[in-house]
Amino acid sequence: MQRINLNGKWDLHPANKADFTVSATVPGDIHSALLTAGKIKDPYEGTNEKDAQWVGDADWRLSRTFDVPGSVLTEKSVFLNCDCLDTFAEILINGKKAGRSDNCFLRQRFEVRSLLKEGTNRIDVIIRSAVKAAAARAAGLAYPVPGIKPIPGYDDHINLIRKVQCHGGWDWGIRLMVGGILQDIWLGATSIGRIEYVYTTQHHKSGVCELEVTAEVISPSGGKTVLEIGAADTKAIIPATLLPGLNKVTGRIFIQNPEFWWPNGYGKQPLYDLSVSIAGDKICKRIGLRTVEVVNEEDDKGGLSMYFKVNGVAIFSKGANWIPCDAMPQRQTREAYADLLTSAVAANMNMIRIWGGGQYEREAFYEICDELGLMIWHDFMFSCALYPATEEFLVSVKKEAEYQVKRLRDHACLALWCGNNEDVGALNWFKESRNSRDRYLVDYDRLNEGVLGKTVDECDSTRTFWPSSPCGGRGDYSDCWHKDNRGDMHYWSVWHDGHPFHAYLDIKPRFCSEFGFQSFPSLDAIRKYAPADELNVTSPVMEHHQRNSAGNSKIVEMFTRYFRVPEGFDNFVYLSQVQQALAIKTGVEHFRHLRPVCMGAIYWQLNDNWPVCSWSSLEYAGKWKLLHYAAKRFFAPIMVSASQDKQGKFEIWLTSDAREAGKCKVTAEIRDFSGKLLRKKIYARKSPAGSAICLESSDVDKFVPARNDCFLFLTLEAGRKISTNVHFFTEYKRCRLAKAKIKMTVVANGTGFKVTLATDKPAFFVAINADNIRGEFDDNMITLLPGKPRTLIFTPKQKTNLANFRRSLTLNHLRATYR
Ligand code: BMA
Repeated sequence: MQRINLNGKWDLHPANKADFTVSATVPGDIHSALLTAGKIKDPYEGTNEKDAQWVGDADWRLSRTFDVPGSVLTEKSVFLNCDCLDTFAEILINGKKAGRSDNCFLRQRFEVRSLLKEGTNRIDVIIRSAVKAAAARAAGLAYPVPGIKPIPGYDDHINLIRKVQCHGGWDWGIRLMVGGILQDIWLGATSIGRIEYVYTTQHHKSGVCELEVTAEVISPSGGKTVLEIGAADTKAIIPATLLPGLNKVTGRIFIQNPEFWWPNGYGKQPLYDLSVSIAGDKICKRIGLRTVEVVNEEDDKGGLSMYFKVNGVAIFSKGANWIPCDAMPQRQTREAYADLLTSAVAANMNMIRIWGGGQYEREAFYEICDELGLMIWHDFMFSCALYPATEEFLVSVKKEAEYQVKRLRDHACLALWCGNNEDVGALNWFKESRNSRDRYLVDYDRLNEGVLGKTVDECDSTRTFWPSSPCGGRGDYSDCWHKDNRGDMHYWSVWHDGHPFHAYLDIKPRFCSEFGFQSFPSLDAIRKYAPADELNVTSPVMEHHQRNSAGNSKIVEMFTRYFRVPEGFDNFVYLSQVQQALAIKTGVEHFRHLRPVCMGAIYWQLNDNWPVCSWSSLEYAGKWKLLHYAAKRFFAPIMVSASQDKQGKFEIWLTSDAREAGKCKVTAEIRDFSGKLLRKKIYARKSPAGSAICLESSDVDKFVPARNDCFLFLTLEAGRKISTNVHFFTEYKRCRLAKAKIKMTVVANGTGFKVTLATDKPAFFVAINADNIRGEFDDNMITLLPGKPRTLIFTPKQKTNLANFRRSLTLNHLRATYR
């Protein structure tokens, strides 16, 4: 197949009047081009977002010229391939209509041979305003189909169009109605055929994996060819006769003694290179061999189980929810993906949920997840809304679902297809659907079962279709929001309903796929969007970078329950991160104690798409918040932890996700706030494979002399691994913490740095921060005890030196936040 690459520099100007022309990078988005050209100010800074809104209201034209050699025109078919056009696009070649598209989740291929000529040609892509297109659809509906309106003053009807739902803003998201040619665009020329898809099915028998390979080929006029499959030094050559139109050609190869792919923490991620060629076209991919099942069984543990089994081993899913990693799609690069996903793995995660208000990601995302062992819970892109069930809409979604499922099904990481995010719950959110649930439920089902479920059954039958997150399984249309015993659960009472942290202990979810708590990003991140005189929680810029109404008040209100009110903005920001980490730690530790009743803890949310106060553990640009450091500990394969409910029942737990049993020693020390050891207890135990065992259960007042005079310090030795944990028996604000003096020494350590911290009095949530230097510490938010210095390693992700690093360091701890 001959190819002409159309990526590169294009001209961009307003579609109707050519007021100005700027250069645009393709693949890329219009906002990014305008920003580079100085036509808009950085929408992530201050309140500039407001001034960038005109871009989404306008129509745009992208154009370029390209050369077509005569040899291309001798082929029977020349087609234009567009991997992602966002969203309402009209394509002209040499001024003539070549195609149009209105679904950004669909790869488009248009036959264009008759429009081309030898030599110089011109292509124009007109991107119509999605804001206007959605409004026009709303006006044409037979009855209203409401969705949420995340940004006051805007009613985008974004649920009526097949565009990334959070482009209209979200309760953590900037409103940037971006558009453009977001992924590769090229011309292909062939006479025999072109591959539309290649996908495989694995059949595992003892010692061998039979790999069934299907190529879907479109041939202009048919002909003879061969299907060639190669993987793991094995080859198969299958002769095939193509008919004009779509052909499915299948062959198989056998991989002896396959090495299995495992989720992170359970084993390695070997990947096999697979190459498939037919009709002069070729596809290469890397595939992982494994089985994956979703176990949903009615059981005696109360309800319907929900867990993943990989290669026959029950996995405890640990991870976070993913949103698009940047509101400007041009910045969604392989490097950005790799940085965030590597951080996820570094925090011992094994699952990412791609949330339905975002997007099917680019190929690189899934490749990295395959390499890192991150299983994916994949929503289809529907979220928090009612959706139309018109013929036109369903046809478009059917094409989208088929395309995405066939494109992605070979990724070892892909563990489950889920119909949407919270759309069953959404049936109760709007007066229209409350008053007329039947109508909207029927519409819901047409889209959900009728299109999405059916597509997964037909196109990816080895995977489970889970209708919605949260839900109680196929055929269960009840609102599972406050039900903890069936399938997956979103638990938002801590945060949205303002319940205290120990409310997590009142539920026993089978799989908690969302729960979250907000914090501010680091001071250095805030300083990039807020000028010095706005460094105040209630300043206009700080309120602008908070999208959840009452979000900042919730943070403050929660402070008053647990902590002494912090002094100054720096302490405020730090404490918000400590508070967030403690909230999620309480939830995750409890969910892990519940194993095997609960088998999944996926918190909301991993990342941000612009700098904002949110539920993320990685701030925009990837810096770890304190929650992410805490996650590294509370998601560790083996963990010791304590819990205490509101009645004062106190427990110590040893939790293991290991595939083998191991010997463990847990030391529980009760110390007063001067550091004096009051009591010590040792538990030597074998931790069975995949287990949670209770080491201690008592009434807290029997376990300690006075709740507010002491704390518990836990040490776990499991083989050569040592980890620690800390527990307070009452709210931090009630404890008379000593004023600790912390000494810090910093030395170079290869390309990184070693920071040693020593204290004279116990210090809690000791957090070290390198201002404006990208990189992470190996641990943070630690407990420091007198006589027990700790050394932390910082690995920079950019060039720096010892002097700069020293200068960048700031240190904080709980007692330092108030006088
Ligand atoms: C959820 C998500 C998102 C939202 C988050 C925080 O349930 O699905 O819609 O951003 O809560 O409110």
